[in-house]
Amino acid sequence: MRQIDLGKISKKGKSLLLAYDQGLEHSPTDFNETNVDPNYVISIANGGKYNGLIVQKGIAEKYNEEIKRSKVPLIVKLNGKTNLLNGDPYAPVLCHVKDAVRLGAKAVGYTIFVGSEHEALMFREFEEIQDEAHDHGLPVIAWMYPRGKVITNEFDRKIMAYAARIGLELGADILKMKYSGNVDDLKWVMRAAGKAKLLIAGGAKTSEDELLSEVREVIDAGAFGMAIGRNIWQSNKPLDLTKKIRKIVFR
Ligand code: FBP
Repeated sequence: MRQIDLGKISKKGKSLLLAYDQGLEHSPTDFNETNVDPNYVISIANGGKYNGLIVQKGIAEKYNEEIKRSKVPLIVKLNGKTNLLNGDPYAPVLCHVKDAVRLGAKAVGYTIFVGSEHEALMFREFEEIQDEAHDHGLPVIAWMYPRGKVITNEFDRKIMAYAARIGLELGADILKMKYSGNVDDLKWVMRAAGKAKLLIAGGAKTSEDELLSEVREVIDAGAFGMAIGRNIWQSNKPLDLTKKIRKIVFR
């Protein structure tokens, strides 16, 4: 059996990742004059000693030198979609595992919209990615997001646990999911995830106190870590905030 080592994107069994794929997912409305520049976010990833920077292929290619110089492990997001289209979501493959390997990725990511009418297609694509990435020893992070017209509440305990279980059964090493705010539900989601590790996504910008208490809750509950984006690079003091988060995650 292939053993997948998570050591390159974690420390002491915990992980703090910086997500910067929102330009494609949400549009540059998430950005300001400063954080629209990938080099600014690379410098946060470096200064904050993040265990990985998540970007799409284009940024991984165009800013490859800067990312390499920063020594922050590169995590390439292999699929994505815009927020311009309605209907059940499907995020096609935009980068292949071989390209991520060529770019020096230490892990790859793929979003599965659980419950979408295109779910089967994403399952199939994920299977190929998981297989090829594991052949290269690369960990696979699955964004497990329940979405589509059959999903009335993406934070429903049963739906979240189902999404986590699907991630385990499809062979993801790490699941990236949202936190509903209910710690008992989170613990059940982690039980359902079994040996697949759970990273919690940051979400839209919130107050520092709220973010830190969420981090505390999920880490206390036993989560593997956080994969945060907007809350960090939209902050006026991203490195101070990162220090506070690190104290909780790696205590
Ligand atoms: P944030 O911390 O900014 O929420 O980023 C996490 C993330 O999973 C990104 O990787 C992704 O672009 C985005 O959230 C997708 O969120 P949604 O589908 O809810 O808009």
